[in-house]
Amino acid sequence: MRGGFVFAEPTASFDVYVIIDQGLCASSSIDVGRLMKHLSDAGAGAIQYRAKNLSKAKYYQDIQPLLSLARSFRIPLFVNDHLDIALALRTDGIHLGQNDLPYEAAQKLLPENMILGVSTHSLEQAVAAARLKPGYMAIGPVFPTTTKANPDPVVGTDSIRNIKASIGSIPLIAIGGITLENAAEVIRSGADGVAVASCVIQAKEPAIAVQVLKERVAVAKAAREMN
Ligand code: TZP
Ligand code: MG
Repeated sequence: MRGGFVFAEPTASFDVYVIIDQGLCASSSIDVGRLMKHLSDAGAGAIQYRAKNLSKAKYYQDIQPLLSLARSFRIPLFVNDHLDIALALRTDGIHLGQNDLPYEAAQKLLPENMILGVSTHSLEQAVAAARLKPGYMAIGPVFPTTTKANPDPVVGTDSIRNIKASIGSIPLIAIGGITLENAAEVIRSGADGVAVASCVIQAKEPAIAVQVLKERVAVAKAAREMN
């Protein structure tokens, strides 16, 4: 049991990882709790709450009820950026980027059962981060994105294969501009899963978008294994 909640800890999978971007949700008047229910019913493997324009205090206030909901829906919840909030609430995981607390320092503070997810934007960063054996590694932006302000240069699908070959069994999640149309391509290129924000949040029916993504990821993985 974590954080006083009575629900068992869910298991994370990284085939379809949904980033609940607070700004996107607010601009489309989306009810985050209801969205989470749809994501969990549709089988999203994990969710992350991302809120770049909120103070830490407001982020903490927001994520407490979301964690309670995530536990009741049995979907793993990742905190973005704020390691201290993840530790205080014992969330399932923390996602850190290149400009956050260095991964090595973060890892020293993590309880054994908290997953560390890291962002990388190049082969060099991926190789360096892989030494720490994070729970998963995101690579991107694979395609142009408007969700992230000042994104790093687009890495494209070609680099995914090289990166996967260099990081071994660490799950590699492609991020940035992933859509229902290009999800299979990134899996064929070697990614283990996709992280998506706008393609799901702004879909007419987020649950259907997740189901289609899951199906396309699974089919592309199966085809990859046959080759
Ligand atoms: N990091 C790299 S791209 C990105 C983040 C957080 C945004 C992903 O959003 P979208 O809408 O799926 O492109
Ligand atoms: Mg960050």
